[in-house]
Amino acid sequence: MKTKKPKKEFTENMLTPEGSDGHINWFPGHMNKAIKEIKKRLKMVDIVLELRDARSPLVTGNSLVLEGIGEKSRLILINKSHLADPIILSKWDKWFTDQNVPFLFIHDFDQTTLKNIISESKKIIQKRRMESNPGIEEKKKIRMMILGLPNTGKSTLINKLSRRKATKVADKPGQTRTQLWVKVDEDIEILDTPGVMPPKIIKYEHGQWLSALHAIPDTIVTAEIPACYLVKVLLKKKSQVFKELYQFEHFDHDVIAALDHIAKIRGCLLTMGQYDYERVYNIILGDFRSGKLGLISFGEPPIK
Ligand SMILES: Nc1nc2c(ncn2[C@@H]2O[C@H](COP(=O)(O)OP(=O)(O)OP(=O)(O)O)[C@@H](O)[C@H]2O)c(=O)[nH]1
Ligand SMILES: [Mg+2]
Repeated sequence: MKTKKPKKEFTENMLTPEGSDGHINWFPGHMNKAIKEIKKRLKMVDIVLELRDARSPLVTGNSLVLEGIGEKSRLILINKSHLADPIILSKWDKWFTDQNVPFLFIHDFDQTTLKNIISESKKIIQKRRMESNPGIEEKKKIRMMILGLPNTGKSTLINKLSRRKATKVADKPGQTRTQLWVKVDEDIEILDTPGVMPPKIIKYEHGQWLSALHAIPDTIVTAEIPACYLVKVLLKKKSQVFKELYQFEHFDHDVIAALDHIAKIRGCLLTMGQYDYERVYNIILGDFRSGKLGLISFGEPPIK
């Protein structure tokens, strides 16, 4: 079995892939093509629904894709809000309200959420039409485009809206590779698009957030990077959920000692008394991504 033992004391350096400038970049060819097609099709749609991850709603936006949007109506859907730290989420609520952009915090897309998304979208479209042409009747037929980073839940939302498996969903980034029009009802059509990353992630820590959130595949960064980052953050935060889930007695561990402890508790052992770190990383990432490690956010709204 393949495993990689962390060889040295955990440092920021250890999280810098050898030979790189320290930045995580993942921009496969299909994303380049997707951006060009998105820009072409923007003219055809009445509104853009932009999906973000509530655990880091600014870093999971993509300014490049939005560049072409200009005056296009837009509704920001901040998804997976049930997994975010509620105190930080309320700060984001205030921040987005102050930005004066339409947004909704959503998760899991129940019927009420779906109705809200449609009625909010119609309101935004009508407001824009009234501004440019007062007295105009409400537009019945609507075309929407869904945009966002990989794995934010775009295809899941489309399937829920259309009440069928119209487009493929997966628990991994980069599932959707081509655009697809889906009919929601007689009056609404929605375009699914492939998740697109910013071509350069400027801050290394943002790359760690995006890989922990699974917007970047573990195969690109290795599971070690987001897993060790999470352990570092949760030890520093003195997270009670982390302590209880992995039966720590205290927080006074470095990252490697904490990984060894989790390996012991979860029986991640190889022969000759070695720990199977690869399994430990996957356990930590699985627990974080499913919410078992508690409600966690990365970053806070910028201070004006
Ligand atoms: N827990 C939770 N999982 C969600 C939610 N929304 C989406 N997901 C999950 O997120 C994963 C990615 O969903 P997709 O709909 O394939 O994401 P996508 O944005 O289309 O991804 P790409 O096609 O790669 O760009 C799936 O495992 C979904 O079940 C949510 O609100 N809560
Ligand atoms: Mg998709």
